[in-house]
Amino acid sequence: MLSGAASRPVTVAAMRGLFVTFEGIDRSGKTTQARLLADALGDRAVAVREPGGTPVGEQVRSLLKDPEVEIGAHAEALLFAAARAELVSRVIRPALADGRVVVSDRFLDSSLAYQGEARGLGVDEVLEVNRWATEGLLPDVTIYLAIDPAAAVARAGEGDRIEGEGTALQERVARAYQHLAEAEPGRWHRIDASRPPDEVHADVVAVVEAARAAAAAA
Ligand code: ATM
Repeated sequence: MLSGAASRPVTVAAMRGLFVTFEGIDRSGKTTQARLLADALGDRAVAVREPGGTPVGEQVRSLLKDPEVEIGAHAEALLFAAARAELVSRVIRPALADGRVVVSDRFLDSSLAYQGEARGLGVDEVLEVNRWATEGLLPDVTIYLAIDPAAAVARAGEGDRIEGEGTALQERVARAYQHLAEAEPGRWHRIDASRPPDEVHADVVAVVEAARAAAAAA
């Protein structure tokens, strides 16, 4: 299924730094779409994933995903923010300064949706911690891969600690994403992720091309 999705070239000549993030519930296809976009961008792209992308981030990722490790909601939020701080300062900011297109499989909005709203820590509180951790960096473009939680569960995939919490959590996360997208319509682009990967990819490319054109015209 994934290998059948052809990667389309993005027909832009020279993009300045652009920060594109993918968000969505578990099994919405973020990882596939982030990879297809990075492939289409070629050398201009720097692909990262959250949590991860740095030595500290990858270790934090293992800890956070381990079903054997119990973690309280506050510690969980802080661990995601710590991994993000490393990724931003060591990888994302340098790449943007170099004019690259950073394509991130999840970013700060995942913390707002999962920890802030779905876990009930408060979106504003989690945002404040993350503003500090990232020194205020926000994506230029956030692509929300929208899919019904029941349809996502039916897709094949391995469960980790958070995924193992089931459909109720994913439903709260989906509602949280919807709220976040409605609050910032200029940055968020909702794409129907229930369709085949190549159709979703075509929409992703259109969004990124439009963002590039807008940035060039600004
Ligand atoms: P991936 O499955 O996209 O690799 O993300 C790992 C898990 O971490 C995912 N679990 N589920 N479902 C979402 C979760 N997560 C958060 O809860 N907060 C965050 O800030 C991030 C980046 C991920």
